[in-house]
Amino acid sequence: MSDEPLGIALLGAAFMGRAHAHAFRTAATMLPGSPSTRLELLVGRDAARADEAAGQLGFARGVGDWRAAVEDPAIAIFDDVGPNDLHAAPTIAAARAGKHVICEKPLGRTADEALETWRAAHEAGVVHLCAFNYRFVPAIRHARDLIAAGTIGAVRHVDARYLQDWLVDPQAPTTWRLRRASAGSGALGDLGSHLIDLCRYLVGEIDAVAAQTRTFTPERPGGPVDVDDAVSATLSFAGGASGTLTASRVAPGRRNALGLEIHGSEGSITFALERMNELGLYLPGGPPGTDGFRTVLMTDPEHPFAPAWWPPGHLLAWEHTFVHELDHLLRAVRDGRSVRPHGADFEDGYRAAEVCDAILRAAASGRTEPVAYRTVA
Ligand code: SOE
Repeated sequence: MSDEPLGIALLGAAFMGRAHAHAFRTAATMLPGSPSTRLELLVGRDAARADEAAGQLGFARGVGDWRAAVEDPAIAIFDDVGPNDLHAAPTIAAARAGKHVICEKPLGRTADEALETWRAAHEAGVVHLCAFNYRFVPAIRHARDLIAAGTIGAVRHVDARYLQDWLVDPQAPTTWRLRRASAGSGALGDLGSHLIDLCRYLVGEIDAVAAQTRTFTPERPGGPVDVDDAVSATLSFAGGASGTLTASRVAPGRRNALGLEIHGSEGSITFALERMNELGLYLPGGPPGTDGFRTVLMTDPEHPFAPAWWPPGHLLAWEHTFVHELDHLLRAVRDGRSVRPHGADFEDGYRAAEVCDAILRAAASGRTEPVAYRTVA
């Protein structure tokens, strides 16, 4: 690979577009050795608004049609953070045009759609990343290292929750996120997919699920809601562990509360996103009367990502997960390798979608449903 800056096109100028634009700029200026980029095109719904957003977010210009980015030879990487119904078509077209591709989660509205997206990227031979950014929280990476080293023994049980409250108010208007045609599913695909990916990353493959979904407010200003407000599931892991998953957008007081408890034969790990600089760790022992959980601050030089940032005790935040993630992708592109094992690639995106589909099947049937994975190779 040459040292030419990598031309970037970003589809999406809203919340996640801002997060990714910020991360590309920060990686370039703050992370030593991060491959250099040229922020070329910001793709929005209409050209004038996209151009305005491009100016603000540091891109050369805005365009109103994603096909312009797919056809542009100056683009090396196509980053799709648009709504879920704009994931497959632009990402598949970009991969077929030889662009390396990043796609927001869920990779597809269904497992079939995610499989086709993975197939296109695989056949094109491009680097692909599904934007499960929480893999890039230092405490999550550290938890993975501890589990892989056997520090908490054999994992027996996982309790995974992702709770938000922006739909508690029944008068909150509907959006694309609340319609199956545009979103695929509700809290499940939006929040639960993060949990499924973290469970796979930290513990291993999920082979069966049972579940319940609920839609508490089926009609909102702006139209009907036909996706889940909340989902609860039990998970069976191929390695023998069991787990529970809860995702909700109707949990009063919970703004962005992703939480994990992982219990092994020799100890336990806990994590709370709203305290993301901390990892809870229980390893039995110590002087009499001191046995209990400890809180490890993830900012010492031996902790993941810490050396790239500040002295111990100077904290990182949500936006750093995107800086780490996009830097990881840029290095993979420069070095001509896959983003695995620490990045989620499109196979990981597809596998998470397959578990989401199984959860919806289980909720409909009331039975435990196996998860069968397909391949594109
Ligand atoms: C939904 O509110 C949302 O923005 C998700 O779409 C993101 O994936 C999650 O990281 C934060 O919450």
